Amino acid sequence: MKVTRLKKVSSTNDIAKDYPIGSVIIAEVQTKGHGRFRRGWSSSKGGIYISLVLPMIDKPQFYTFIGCISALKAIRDVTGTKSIIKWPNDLYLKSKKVCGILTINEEDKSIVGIGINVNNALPGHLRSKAATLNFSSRSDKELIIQSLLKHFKSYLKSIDEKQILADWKINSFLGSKVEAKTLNNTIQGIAHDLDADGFLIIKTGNKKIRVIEGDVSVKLKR
Ligand code: BT5
Repeated sequence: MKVTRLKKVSSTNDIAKDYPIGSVIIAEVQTKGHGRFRRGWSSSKGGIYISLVLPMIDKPQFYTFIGCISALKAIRDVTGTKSIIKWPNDLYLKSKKVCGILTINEEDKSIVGIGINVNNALPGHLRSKAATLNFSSRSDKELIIQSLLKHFKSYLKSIDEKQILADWKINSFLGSKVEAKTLNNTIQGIAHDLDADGFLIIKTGNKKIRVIEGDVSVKLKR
């Protein structure tokens, strides 16, 4: 993979559209970092903002899962801290979000954007719901980037869906009480499982409800 490092960009995901498959874009600062549904992603200096340009696959949601597991392993390797994966696209430290993933699909390629709060200052409105890793002598931004890329590349070798789901599940919020909000519905229950396509199954009483990405946000309740 060819890594390009830039100081300040609008969004690594947006500029990655102009790069060929196999590129990795890393920026120090993003002025228009964003999440799903064009929600903002706070991207000041000190955090990790990275996008990988990958070939399109049948189920690009598996790229998001690979991103989550790779970021989790990188954080664990470098800091010794264990985060938890919340469906569909983020990592939590206790009840605060420390990493978000956004996969966007172009005609022939997928762009997987990963944001990790390392040592970046968070704006006031996010302080109660977001966490940073905070540098210590054992945690270092560059080590996390290297470890993240190492794990990501290793998963890309075979894109073994069963293995990816298994690794995701053992590091995830499954078993927790959750609340999923769709456009016109709220589902409360236990995050029960992921199906083979990576959709979330919530159990409420005896019913199992399949939650599809795009219309849903899931609230972590633990
Ligand atoms: C995400 O969206 O969590 C995906 C974030 C992806 C960011 C990366 S950085 C590199 C690449 N370039 C980009 O422009 N994006 C990708 P979503 O699930 O929609 O969550 C967005 C919500 O998270 C916001 O509405 C805020 O509430 C919250 N948020 C914003 N900035 C945050 C931060 N730095 N840390 C934790 N939470 C944040």
